[in-house]
Amino acid sequence: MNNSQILLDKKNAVAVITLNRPDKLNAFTGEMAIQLQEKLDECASNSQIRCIYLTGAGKAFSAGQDLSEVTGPDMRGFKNILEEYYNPIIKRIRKIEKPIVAAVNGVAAGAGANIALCCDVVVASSSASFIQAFSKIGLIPDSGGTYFLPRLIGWQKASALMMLGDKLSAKEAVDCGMIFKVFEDEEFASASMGLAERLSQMPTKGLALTKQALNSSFTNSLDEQLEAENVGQQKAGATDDYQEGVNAFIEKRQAKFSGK
Ligand code: LHQ
Repeated sequence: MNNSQILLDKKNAVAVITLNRPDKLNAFTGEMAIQLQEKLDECASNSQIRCIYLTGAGKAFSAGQDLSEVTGPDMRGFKNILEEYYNPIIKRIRKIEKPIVAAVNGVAAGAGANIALCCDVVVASSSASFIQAFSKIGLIPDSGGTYFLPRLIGWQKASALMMLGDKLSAKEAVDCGMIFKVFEDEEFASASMGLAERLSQMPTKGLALTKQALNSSFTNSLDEQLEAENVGQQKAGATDDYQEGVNAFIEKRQAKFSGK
């Protein structure tokens, strides 16, 4: 029996990170947030791992902050929670130099939703849902929600969802561009893992440089972003995988990327 609130398993070059408090819909305790940071660090530094797959145990992805841990009007408590628990998770997800798939297997609420939405590829099972639950308890969206959501779906829809706290089905989420794909529940595990496995066999450094370029794309001017692409492309062009990709194309064979 594993009592860890975050599980880490390896499946070939994919690291599977599972939020693991199923009886509380994987709501985050402080300990759990620290464990997630540690597992992300472990994946970041392990060169065998070329894709991270983040999902939830049981029927939920995550119901966000465990509200039984934050009952008092303690301003300093909130500051600490964001600075020590959630912001470092979001920053790690955006900085890690490998693709991260959020496999949203069930409800994703509050910080749980926003952790999913900052990942590189977000897919959901047909019965999953997304809720910016914060307004219902008098809080504001955190964990990058006010940054990512308007960029994903536009200001108006983001603003309404954040203020009303309405639940969005997985299908509605894909239709408005909040997530990439929805899979029927029965095929969700294999289809979402299939995407992660595909990504884990791709040119990892090129994907990391793509991620880096995307990170700056909404804040840079066109000139700055063209320069960022220029710098990134020079680095991508110097990788073994670029050489392999071009050779495979010319030789009319399947490329075998090493991630180097
Ligand atoms: C929970 C939770 C939960 C504890 C379900 N906590 N137990 C916050 C604070 C400070 C600073 C920084 O940032 C944040 C970030 C945030 O994430 S704030 C937003 C926190 N999350 C929410 O407000 C969502 C609260 N949960 C819900 O609205 C519902 O549970 C959803 C819609 C997620 C799912 O509804 P149901 O499927 O009907 O499940 P349920 O409500 O029956 O929950 C099942 C169990 O899980 C239940 O426990 P019990 O012992 O009665 O079976 C809930 O109490 C527990 N649970 N969410 N966040």
